[in-house]
Amino acid sequence: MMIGLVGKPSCGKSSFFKALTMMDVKIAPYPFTTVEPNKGATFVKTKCPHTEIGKKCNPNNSDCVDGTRLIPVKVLDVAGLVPGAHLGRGRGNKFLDDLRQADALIHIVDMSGKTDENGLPTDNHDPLEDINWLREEIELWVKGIIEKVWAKSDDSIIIKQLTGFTPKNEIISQCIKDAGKDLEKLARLVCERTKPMLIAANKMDLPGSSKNFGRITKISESEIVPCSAELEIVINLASSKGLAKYENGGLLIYDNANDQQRNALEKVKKFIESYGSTGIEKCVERAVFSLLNCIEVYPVQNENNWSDSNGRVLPDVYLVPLGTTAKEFASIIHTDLAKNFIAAVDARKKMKVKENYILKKGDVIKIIAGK
Ligand SMILES: Nc1nc2c(ncn2[C@@H]2O[C@H](COP(=O)(O)OP(=O)(O)OP(=O)(O)O)[C@@H](O)[C@H]2O)c(=O)[nH]1
Ligand SMILES: [Mg+2]
Repeated sequence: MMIGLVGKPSCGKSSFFKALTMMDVKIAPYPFTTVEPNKGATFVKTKCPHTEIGKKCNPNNSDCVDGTRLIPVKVLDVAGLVPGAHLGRGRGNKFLDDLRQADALIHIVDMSGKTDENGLPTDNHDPLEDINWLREEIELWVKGIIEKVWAKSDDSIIIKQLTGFTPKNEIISQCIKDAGKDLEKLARLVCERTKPMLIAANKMDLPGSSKNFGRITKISESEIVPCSAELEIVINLASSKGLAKYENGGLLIYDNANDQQRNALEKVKKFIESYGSTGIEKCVERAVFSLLNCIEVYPVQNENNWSDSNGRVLPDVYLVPLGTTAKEFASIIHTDLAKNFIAAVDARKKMKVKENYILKKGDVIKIIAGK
């Protein structure tokens, strides 16, 4: 699972990336600070089922903290996009190719209106314009990729040309069918179905942001999450120094913070009280569980102990789209498992299920396969 962070220069992509991954990447108030993409990982949280069987789990591909399973999600921070990027403006569209592999995009928008479309300082820029042109720019990038083989008018060549956009060729086939001979429509459908996008209204801590936010959320069709990457970085830093920590959805400031630190942290605390959070984690959660409609599923080999062949309890967890069948799940784990698929067992109900069984959120599943 990979999420790409996109947006114009200086909107806060690298700050968002740092807040999510705790990696120390370059952040600066001038355009094109990031040239080479930053790759890292964050996680989404779900309740770990180990409590149900009264055993401790032994996580392998994930982590478990106090009964909460932390499921890794890859994050990609790329160079800023400017209008005309698909034609080579700015840093060109070279890095757009890095986004091919992304399952979803988070569009980071500078909601303060204090930077223009090129990421340069200004007053009163309308962030709604950024929301609109960026979407178009991504569609034009996809259009450019398809255009190279469009004259051949062969579906299999178009599918090959879009390699990496989705692991499911059927999605591209369906887009081709639905678009007819309309190249622009095809590009739009490919974007909508393989790169769903969420809007992170960043820099909400700055004056002017909330006015823009109020106006834009009323007219925008996309979900917009109010965020402050900068404040999340402040919290991470304060918590690493033992000055504050998240508690019950709020911020607890410890007595050892000095006056200056306390003042800064009080501002962060107020922000969280107004918006519910800094929005950073929420964006990833929404992207995975709402936008991509994913559920978490635990494969096991022993339906009684919920363990693998080495006795490790609930070692792995996978994020799969809602609607995934038991057999499709087998193929996600290993192609051989799908090839030799016999049946699956719902380890919670201790019940055999067929290949077309639709997996549910939190399922613990054993795949039975022949040799
Ligand atoms: N006030 C405030 N400033 C922010 C926030 N997020 C980022 N910034 C500032 O915005 C400037 C640009 O941040 P970056 O994270 O480097 O932006 P970017 O989108 O990665 O920029 P490029 O790599 O140049 O495309 C820096 O001065 C950050 O400190 C935020 O939530 N609030
Ligand atoms: Mg950057």
